[in-house]
Amino acid sequence: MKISNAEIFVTCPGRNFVILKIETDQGVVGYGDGTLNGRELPVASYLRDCMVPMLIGMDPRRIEDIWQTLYRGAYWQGGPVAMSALASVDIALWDIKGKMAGMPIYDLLGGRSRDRLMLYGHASGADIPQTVDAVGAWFERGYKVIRAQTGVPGTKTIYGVNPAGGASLGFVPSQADLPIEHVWDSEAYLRMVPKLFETLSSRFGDSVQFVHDSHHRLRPIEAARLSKELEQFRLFWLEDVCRPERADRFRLIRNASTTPLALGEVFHGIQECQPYFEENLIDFIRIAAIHTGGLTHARRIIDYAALHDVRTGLHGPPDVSPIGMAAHVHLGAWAPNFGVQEWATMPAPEMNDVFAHEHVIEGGHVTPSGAPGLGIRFNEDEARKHEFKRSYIGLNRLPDGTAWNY
Ligand code: GCO
Ligand code: MG
Repeated sequence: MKISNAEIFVTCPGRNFVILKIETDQGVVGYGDGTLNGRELPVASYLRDCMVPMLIGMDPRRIEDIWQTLYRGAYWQGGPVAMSALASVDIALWDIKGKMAGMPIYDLLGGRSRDRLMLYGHASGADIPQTVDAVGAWFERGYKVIRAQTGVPGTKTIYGVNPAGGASLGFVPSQADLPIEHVWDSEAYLRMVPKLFETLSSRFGDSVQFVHDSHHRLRPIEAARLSKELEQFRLFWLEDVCRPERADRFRLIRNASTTPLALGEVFHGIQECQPYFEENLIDFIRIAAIHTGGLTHARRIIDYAALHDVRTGLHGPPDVSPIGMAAHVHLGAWAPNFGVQEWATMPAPEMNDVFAHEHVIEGGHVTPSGAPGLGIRFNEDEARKHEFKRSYIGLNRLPDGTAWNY
């Protein structure tokens, strides 16, 4: 059996996605997602110029060997662009294997550990009352874990909050011709967040647990203060308090409180997880299979996490396509150390024309479909109608104009 062709789709049904199709000489085809938000074309080019020529003629059944060949064969191993490109190849190969076996991918991984996966949704508002309403809407729909973000007085726009106000979208569209600039004021933020959770906790009591995302913006001492002040509200997790390059900085935060910590959405390989697992610095690992070399490598990370009592909270923002989300559904169905799955897919109607599936999202859970492979149908003609649009992630500046982490 041989890979006969591979085609790269860069499509924009509401936002940009990089989808790889792998065809075989036996007629079975598979699809993978390699979307890297704001950096889509470099992934497409890496696939087109470096990986696809090597893939043609390879035996698609040998997923591990193809993974190792593409990874080691680059000499310049890893990096977000290469690992996203590799992810799209890997996910497409697992899709093919599932279709050949007539089995959903979770069965190939070892079978389901659970019937359905708990999800969390994004609730946000320009101020605390709006965020409370947004949380209420998710609560009514049966969600038991809800992410809560709120605007900060004096800061015009803030991560996770819809600038137009209202709570329905719960996400700042990052697409723009050039990066949108935001002002970031750590001190104002640090004063606001405990007030948010005080209000939410008096309103919802123990019936919901909250997630909050600091999006890598704090310094360790600030993060330690926040995690300590939020301890009384027993969050499900506090996410990405600092940039992850220096794991040793997390000891300070860890020692400050029992607030569970989540990290890893910008990781692209197992080595970055290593100090966090080995030194017990986090509770949830946030990797996305589409940025960490696909199912093959994500499974390895999840097994390694289990050894250290770290549970999964795989990344599920609007920039992971339904193909990437399906990979997470299969991993989550299998993973013995599953925690929760973020679910914030793009609400654009064109999405449903391009991607179709029978994974059932209901009552704060997703029940995986038993369809072979990923269980996603990709409509190529519809995808071709939605051309790539240049877009960037935002940029933060401190009140004095200094560039800061977004
Ligand atoms: C999350 C993330 C996202 C990222 C986005 C960047 O927790 O869902 O922080 O919203 O900002 O994926 O591309
Ligand atoms: Mg995040």
